[in-house]
Parts: sequence; structure tokens; C-alpha cells
Amino acid sequence: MTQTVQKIISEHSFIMPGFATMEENTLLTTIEQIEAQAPFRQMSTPRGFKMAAQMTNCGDWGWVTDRRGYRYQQTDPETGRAWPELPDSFKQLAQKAASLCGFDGFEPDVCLINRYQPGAGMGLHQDKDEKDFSAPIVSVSLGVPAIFLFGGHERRDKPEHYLLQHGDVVVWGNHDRLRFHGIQPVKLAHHPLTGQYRYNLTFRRAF
Ligand code: MD3
Ligand code: FE
Repeated sequence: MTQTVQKIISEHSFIMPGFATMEENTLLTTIEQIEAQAPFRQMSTPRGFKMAAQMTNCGDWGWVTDRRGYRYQQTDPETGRAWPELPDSFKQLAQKAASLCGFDGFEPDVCLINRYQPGAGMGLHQDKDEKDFSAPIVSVSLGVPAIFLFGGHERRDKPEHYLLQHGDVVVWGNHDRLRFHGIQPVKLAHHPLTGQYRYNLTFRRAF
């Protein structure tokens, strides 16, 4: 018997509803451990605006932004220390999801962790700070739901809207890897495990 674990939203993009739900407790306790070593912070864009979402990272590299630009670096600019290691539980979940969507051999070297408070969102953008775009991106949503905007290859392309709920995993690769995407401002809501927050883990291969 075959079971459907994913909804196709485009040729190379898949939503796996609730795929991370069984791991919810491990994921959230692990986020707490990461946060104890590398606290969430609101970083500044190159133009000097504060990002609405709070961020931290784990893995060999971390995504950062400040006046000098967007980039990956091996140390946390707040502490000067290496980012916490990518936990095996995180890596296994990302690899399992990628492989079910046809991306075998995904070796993420970064997990960017976004934390959205009520009202925080992320404008339409492309993820293009990685060295090569052949690896997919895997994202895990936890806590309060949010509307994900799935655009095209040009900023002007009208985005489709998808509701991402607690435990949902999304996988993008190949032709869809450079699509514009964003998150609508998160509504005030309460989740039993995260309170008012929405968390998103994005697994990438930066180098
Ligand atoms: C779609 N994060 O951190 S999921 C980001 O929910 C980011 O926090 C959102 O966009 C969030 O950059 C959206 C991640 C995502 C990443 C890459 C994509 C979605 C994508 C590439 C193409 C299409
Ligand atoms: Fe993004």
C-alpha cells in the first residue's frame, strides 16, 4: 500500500502536513538548548532596518545580516563562538523529508531558526546567499500557524497562499529553489507548546 505524505504545490515543492508532529517535543526542547548557547536576536538588514523575526542558527554555518550585508559565517556575531552543532534529530528529520520528496543525499550544514512574535512576518525574498542552489531547502513549522507566500521567479509574480501549521514540513528544490517567498504577519494566537510564537527551522546547504 502506498501512502500520501506530501502535497505537491509545484513541480519541485512539497508540503508534508504534520510530518514533524511526532518529533514536536524533541524539536522544541532542542530549540531551548540551542537558544541557551546562541540566543534569539533581531538582526539588522544592510539598509539598517530590523528584521521582524528573531533568529538564531545551529550547524557548521549560520546565516547573519548586518550593515555589512547578508552572509553565512561560522561564528555567532553576538558571542564570537561557533554556532551550536546541528543536532542529529534535526538532521535526520530534514534528510527523511528531503528523500521522501526525491532529494536523496541532502547534507544540510545550516539550520536557521526563525521565531515570529505576533505581528512579525517576512517580506517576499529569494534565498540566494548559498554557494550553489542544487541542494533543496527543508522547512519545519512549529507553534502558531502562518500564511506562507509562494511566489514565482520575478518579484512581481503574484504569490499563492498556503497555511502552514504546527508540524508541517515543506521541501523546495530544483527549479523552485529560487522562487520568491515570504510569511504574512503572524496573527495573535496561542499554541499549547509555544505560546504566542511561531518557530520555523530552515535547513540549507550553504557551502
Ligand atoms: C520557498 N523563512 O528564513 S520557509 C527564510 O517560515 C524564510 O520562516 C520562512 O523564508 C519561514 O528565508 C519560509 C523557508 C523557505 C526557504 C526557501 C525557499 C521557503 C522557500 C525557497 C524557495 C521557495
Ligand atoms: Fe527565505
